Amino acid sequence: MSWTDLAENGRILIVDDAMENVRVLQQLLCDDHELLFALDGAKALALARAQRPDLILLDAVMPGMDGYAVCAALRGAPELCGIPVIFVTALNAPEDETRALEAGAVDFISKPFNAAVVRARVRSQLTIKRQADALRALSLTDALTGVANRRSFNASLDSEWRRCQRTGQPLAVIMVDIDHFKEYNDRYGHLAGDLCLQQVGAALNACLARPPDLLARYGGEEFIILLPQIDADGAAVVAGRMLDAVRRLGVAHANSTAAAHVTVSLGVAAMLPEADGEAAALIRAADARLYRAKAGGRDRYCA
Ligand code: GH3
Ligand code: MG
Ligand code: MG
Ligand code: MG
Repeated sequence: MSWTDLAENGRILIVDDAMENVRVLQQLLCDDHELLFALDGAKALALARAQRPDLILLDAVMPGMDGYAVCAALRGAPELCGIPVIFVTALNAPEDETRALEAGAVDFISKPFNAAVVRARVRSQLTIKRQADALRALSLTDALTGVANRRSFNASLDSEWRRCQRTGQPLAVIMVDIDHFKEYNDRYGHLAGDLCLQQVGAALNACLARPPDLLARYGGEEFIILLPQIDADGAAVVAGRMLDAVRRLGVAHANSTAAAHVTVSLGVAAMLPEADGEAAALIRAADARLYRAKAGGRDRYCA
């Protein structure tokens, strides 16, 4: 099996302070899965953070941070709490198992174990994880354009707003609305309208260069862009790039008063989030500027 097949079958982190226990699990799983190893709890957490495994097989009794503490730490970290944990341990009392499940483990395997049963339990947890990941991605993605949806945008806005409150950095938002899009649908039909929305979404996305920037579909023919750590001048540059990118698409729009092709209007706002401020103020400011861009004749941005 190739490395990419292994990656598809899930990446598993094996945590145990005894090397011989790690080896047993390694031999059992290495043909079907990509494996990572940690010999103590602190290293397990660091590796989980850096490599984002799909499943963790966790020893209970370890010097320093034991398995229960590792499991509790994983459950408490938003970016790690979706990784399922199976305890694999010599402990076998019902209260040990209960404690593990209460700490957030999804399964508990006592030694001595049966190899086939361990493989089957691992596979079933990886399947559940894959389904959960797929559902999560769906819940955050706009079905038509493939960009983030409004739920995803709102979650990012909240966390970036709080981050910028802590760090004193600015946060910018650009609201984008397609000009005379009702007329576009009336003239060319709704299927062409859908295609146009996809093209505009892709053109806007291509204007974003930094990983934290986020483009989302905000509503019908409205997009919104979150630009963390960018001030008003920087955001205006991005808005200008987006305006040009949509013009360059050259999608014919005979019924537009702004141009012979599809255009957008953009509203740009940036703020230094104050301790008592709220993110909605940033959206309101961008919306007010979008309205000014529309009133000013469309096919432009206001910053
Ligand atoms: P303005 O320049 O002032 O923005 O005018 P407009 O016609 O774009 O604005 P209005 O809000 O009147 O119309 C928005 C249109 O967007 C109406 C609606 O049919 C269309 N629309 C919204 N969502 C979709 C979609 O998913 N697909 C298609 N094809 N059209 C959509
Ligand atoms: Mg141990
Ligand atoms: Mg609109
Ligand atoms: Mg519009």
